Amino acid sequence: WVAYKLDNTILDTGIDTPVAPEASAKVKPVTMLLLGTDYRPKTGTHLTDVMMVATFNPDTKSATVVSIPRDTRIDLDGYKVRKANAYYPNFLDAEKKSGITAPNEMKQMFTKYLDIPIDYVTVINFQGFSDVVDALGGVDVNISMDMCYKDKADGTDINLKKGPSELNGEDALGYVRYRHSGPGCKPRTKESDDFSRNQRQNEVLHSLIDQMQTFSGATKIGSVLDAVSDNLETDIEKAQLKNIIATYWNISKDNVKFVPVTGEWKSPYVHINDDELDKAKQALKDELAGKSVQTLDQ
Ligand code: JXD
Ligand code: MG
Repeated sequence: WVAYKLDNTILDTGIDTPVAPEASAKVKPVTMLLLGTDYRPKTGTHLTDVMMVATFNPDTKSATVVSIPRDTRIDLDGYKVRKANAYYPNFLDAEKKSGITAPNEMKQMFTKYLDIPIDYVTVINFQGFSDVVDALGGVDVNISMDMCYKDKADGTDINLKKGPSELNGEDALGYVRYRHSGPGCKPRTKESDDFSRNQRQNEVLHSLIDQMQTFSGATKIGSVLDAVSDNLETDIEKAQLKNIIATYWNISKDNVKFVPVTGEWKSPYVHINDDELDKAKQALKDELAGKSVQTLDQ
C-alpha cells in the first residue's frame, strides 16, 4: 500500500502537485472510483468486491453514487472478458512487469465502461474500512434479518441480529460483506445476493455521512483519514483532498443519491440490465452537469 500519511490537519506525504484554482473541487465537479478489496493476510486476495463510482457537484453540494455488482460481466474492447472484481488482481500482477499501476488501470477501465471521465481512485481494504467506522465512532444501521456466516479458513465470523443497531468497525465490515448464510449457521441459505449487499453498503455509506456531521469540523476528518492511512491508497493530490474535505465534509445525506444497477445472474456472471446501466450513467453525468439535486436549503 502506498498511502497518505495524515496527521490531524496536515497531509504529510502523498502527491504534492498543486491544483489550479479553476480545477479545485471547490468549484469543479469531480468523479471518484471507490474500490473495496477483499484483501486479508490469510487469503492474500485482492478482488474488488466493492466498486462504487461517485460524482460530486460543488454548486448543488450533492453526489450521485453507482455500485457495480462484483460479478458483472465486463466485455470491453482491449480487455479480457472478466468479472468486474477480477481485473484488479490481474492489473496488480502486471504492475510488476510494466509501468502501469493497478488503480490507474481500474480508472481507465471504468471510464470506458461508464463513458464518463474519472478523476480519482481510492482503494480501501477490510482493515481500512473497519478503522474508518471506528474513527467515526460506529455506524447506525437497521438490520433487516439475522445474519450469520462463518468461514474457519479465513476467520470470518459474522453474527448480527435483526433490528436497529450501532455497529463497530468489525461488525460493520461483516454487515457490508454478508451475502448468504454459511456453514455453522441455521438455517443455511445458498443464494448469494450481491444486489442487496450493495444496498447495505449504500446504507452504511449514508449513515457514515450522517455520522460525519456529528464531528465538530472539517479538520477532524483529517483524523479519520489518519486512522486509515496504511490501508488506503489514493491518487488525489494533497491540495485537492483538502478542497474535497472543505467542500463536502458536511454534505447532507439527502443530497447523496444512490442509483441501483442490478442484472441477471447466469453463472458465473451477472449480466447487467442495460436500461439500469444507461440510467446510472445518465445520473452520473447529470450530477456533473449540476442537474441532479434541488437542495432544500438555498
Ligand atoms: C471457504 C473457501 C472460500 C475464499 C466464494 C466467502 C466465499 C469461500 C468457503 C466456505 C476466500 C466466497 C463470499 C468481501 C466483501 C466485500 C468487500 C468489502 C470491502 C471493504 C468494505 C467497503 C465498504 C464500503 C465502501 C465505502 C467505503 C467507506 C470507507 C470510507 C471512505 C473513505 C474514502 C474517502 C477517502 C478519500 C476521499 C481519500 C475514507 C465508507 C461501504 C473494504 C463486499 C464468502 C461471505 C462474507 N474462501 N464471504 O467466504 O469464499 O468460502 O465458507 O471454504 O475457502 O475464497 O463462495 O463468497 O465471498 O462475496 O466476500 O468474503 O468479503 O471476499 O467475495 O459470504 P465474497 P468476501
Ligand atoms: Mg471476495
